[in-house]
Amino acid sequence: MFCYQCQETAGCTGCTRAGVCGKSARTAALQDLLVYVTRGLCQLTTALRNQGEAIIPEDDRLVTENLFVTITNANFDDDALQARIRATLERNAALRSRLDGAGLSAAARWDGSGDWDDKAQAVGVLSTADEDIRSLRELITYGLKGMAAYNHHVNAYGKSASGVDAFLQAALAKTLDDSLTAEELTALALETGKYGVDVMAALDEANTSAYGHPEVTRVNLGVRDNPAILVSGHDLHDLEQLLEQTVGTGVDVYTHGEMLPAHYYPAFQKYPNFVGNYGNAWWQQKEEFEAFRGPILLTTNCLVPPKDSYKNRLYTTGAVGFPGCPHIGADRQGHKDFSALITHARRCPSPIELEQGTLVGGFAHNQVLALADQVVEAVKSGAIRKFVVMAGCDGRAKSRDYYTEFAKALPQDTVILTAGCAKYKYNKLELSDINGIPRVLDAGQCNDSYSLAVIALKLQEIFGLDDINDLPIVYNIAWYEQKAVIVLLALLHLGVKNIHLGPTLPAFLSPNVAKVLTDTFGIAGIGTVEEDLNRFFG
Ligand code: FS2
Ligand code: SF4
Repeated sequence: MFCYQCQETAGCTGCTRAGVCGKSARTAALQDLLVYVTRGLCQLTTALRNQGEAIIPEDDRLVTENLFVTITNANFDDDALQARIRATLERNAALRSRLDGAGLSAAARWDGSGDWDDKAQAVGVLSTADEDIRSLRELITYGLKGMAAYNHHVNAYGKSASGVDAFLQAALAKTLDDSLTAEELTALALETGKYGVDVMAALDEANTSAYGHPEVTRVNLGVRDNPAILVSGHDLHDLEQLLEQTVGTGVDVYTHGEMLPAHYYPAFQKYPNFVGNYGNAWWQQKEEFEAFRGPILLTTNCLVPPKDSYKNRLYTTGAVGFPGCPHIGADRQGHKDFSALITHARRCPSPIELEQGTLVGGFAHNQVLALADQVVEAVKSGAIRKFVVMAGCDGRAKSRDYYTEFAKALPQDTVILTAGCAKYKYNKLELSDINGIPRVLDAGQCNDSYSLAVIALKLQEIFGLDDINDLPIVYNIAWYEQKAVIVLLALLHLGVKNIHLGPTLPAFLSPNVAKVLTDTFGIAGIGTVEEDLNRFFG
């Protein structure tokens, strides 16, 4: 196997025997094959679109789901991966029959014959010999995986983001095209960022029209003495169904990890059994899921291979899968039956309390813009010197303690803007406020990084600036998996420069590709807390 798609890749170069994430070589091979046949499917759908033919929504969904399941920490279930490869091969055969076959790649033509392990070896990341072309193809592919994850959430509402499916498929098909130069692939990576903005905007619209705009909310961190279900991941639509089915049953619901921002939505606050947030970011789930004592629903990544002590309480849905853990599917209308979890919860003791108190969040764009006068006044008076965007992901690496220390050491006249699970590195520190404005403004999940862009664009307008980079905002972003890649490409598309990315730069950036990003956009890594404070604040 060879996988270097996430920040925790072995030795900062690549996982070759097993994934640091827990992915086996066999699972990695099946994921490589799934990406390969999906590239083929995308070439076929794109060729048909170019002929003016319609693509059925089921094929759009198949591409989206196939990419989503290959994101870090989403799916470890080899049977589920094989079923997806077979389903995709079937669609590829059906679509091939509608084309004359000229110019089709081996990926689009493969019929599933031969040894799959050998095939996986031949089509994985290292099958592209030139390291710069490989780097750009993977940068695009990982951006598209992130785009697919957000597209999946849009689709859950029965909606689709204009042009996103067609672009996603055309772009993935181009990663098969040996005639494209490094310059053309670089341009494609940046265009991917444009559609990243579009898909996040569509998701923002879908979430807020369904559940209202996030508002300032105090989220309970303690527990009650009832049986309960813990829901993790990013899928608000799943959460809604779970809350509907649990209300009045005597079973409470808590959020974990990236589901915390669900509490900020008015529509979810009406459920009396929606108690609070339990624990921290994804990587602490082994201890926290054990202590929870009730059933756990994983709606998206990030799943850590479970310990036996709670594996029988773990349920997956959507793109997530783990062998031996029940998977809750949707019916044709998208309805999911969570009664097994509710019955299971009733047999379990209530959660062990991990902490008490509350957390404040809900500073998505609508809420921040409602406070715009207060914020602008604080900037004009000098009470706020700078905003520091510290969005992104959290992770296991000890080096991520940097973000806690950096947040603690920030000057008192700075405000952190955050989204994603990176927030857990500092959201429980006592960082006070500036004239009533908290010094950590949490917009929501990683996809709500879009909110931070909306806020920046609005401030640019209010202050009458020509360039978004003239705002008093610095970017010190933590990344882990491929959704962070689409967020990064989206920010680059919006013209944001001088983003610092840590705790390490992606292993999939070759020295030449990294140099292009540095020279063109000022992208850089991080230093020590002291060095970076000097760099940002002089
Ligand atoms: Fe965190 Fe994991 Fe949100 Fe990433 S829960 S690192 O997938 O998507 O951010
Ligand atoms: Fe390694 Fe990350 Fe790939 Fe897992 S997803 S195999 S940790 S690079």
